[in-house]
Amino acid sequence: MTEPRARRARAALRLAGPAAGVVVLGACSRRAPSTLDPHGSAAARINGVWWLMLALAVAVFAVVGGLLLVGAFRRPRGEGDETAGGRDGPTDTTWILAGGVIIPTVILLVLAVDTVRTTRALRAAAHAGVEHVEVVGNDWWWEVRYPREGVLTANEVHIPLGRPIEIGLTTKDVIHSFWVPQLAGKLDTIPGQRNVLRFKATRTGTYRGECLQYCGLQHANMGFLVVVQSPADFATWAADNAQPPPTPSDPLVAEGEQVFTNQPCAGCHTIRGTSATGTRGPDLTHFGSRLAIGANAVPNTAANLGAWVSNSQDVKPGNLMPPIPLSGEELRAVVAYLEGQR
Ligand code: HEC
Ligand SMILES: [Cu+2]
Repeated sequence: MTEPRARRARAALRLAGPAAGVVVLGACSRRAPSTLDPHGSAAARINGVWWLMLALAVAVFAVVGGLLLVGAFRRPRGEGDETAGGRDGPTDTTWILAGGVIIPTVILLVLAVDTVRTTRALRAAAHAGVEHVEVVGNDWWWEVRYPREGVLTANEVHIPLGRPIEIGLTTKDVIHSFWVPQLAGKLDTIPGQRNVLRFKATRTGTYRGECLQYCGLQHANMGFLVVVQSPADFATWAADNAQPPPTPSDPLVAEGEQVFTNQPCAGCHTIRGTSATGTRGPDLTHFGSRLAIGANAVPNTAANLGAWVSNSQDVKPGNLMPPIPLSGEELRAVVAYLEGQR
């Protein structure tokens, strides 16, 4: 009997090792944005509260678990044995008062004070050098506007390193929630209201963001990217994106512009400097310089763009861009045109 059991236990251990490894590696992988690896001021403060809560929970667990073990293994009190431990040690009332009232109150007070202080710090507005971004939630993509720089883009938020950032959050339809785990806490976009998210980014890089409030069919594919750049790179990006893209000289690209402006595309999408001025879908000016397609559904490559334009419903089922029948030639031209929008 013991032999198979021992073998099973060894097998379980062999499995547990790699499983634990997968969990640990998963937590550290570049693709999974972790709140425990903060690269922003707001995320760092929230991370502090998280560790405090974990430390207190572990301490309470250790003390309660330890007392349980002591209780379980202690020699039961016998008749006439009362003095053995009862008299000298704390009385039952002391245990109940200390463990049930005083210590929990102190722990909850510590947590309450830290939470309120953190919340106030997260809300505090910076006075100078603030970079303003307006983000509008749409089923199922994000419009991104820079009022001062005159930039309009989608699904990709560029911000300068180290400067105070204010992201104004609103919505065109339902409640969404804007969350970049490594940079800041989550904040909802609420109809008829403008919420403001404040933070500073502390390291350059590209960070993944998600919609965190269920908003319909393609909620899970309502992602975005935040690109943290040096202030000089950010200024260059903003200046480039404020300009209309150059007029195409390549014949295929010029044909693509014709296709885009003559097909229904122009009724839903804007490309500055052309007759396309639709607003139901993302602004596609400078689309070629963006990293992803369909609110971070797939990377921005010519092949993925071809698949998206020929039928975006295959890539992101249920999204609000209908399939538009194009000939092979028209498709090639429009892909070349959009990829050339830099
Ligand atoms: C009825 C409106 C409508 C029409 C017509 C339309 N689109 Fe779209 N398009 C959208 C919407 C809405 C999205 C956002 C989909 C999403 O990510 O959920 C979108 C997304 C896109 C994207 C990805 C943008 C991004 O930042 O992720 C591209 C590229 C695009 N459309 C190109 C085209 C082209 C080319 C045509 C014409 C052949 C076209 N669209 C016609 C509504 C439309
Ligand atoms: Cu959502």
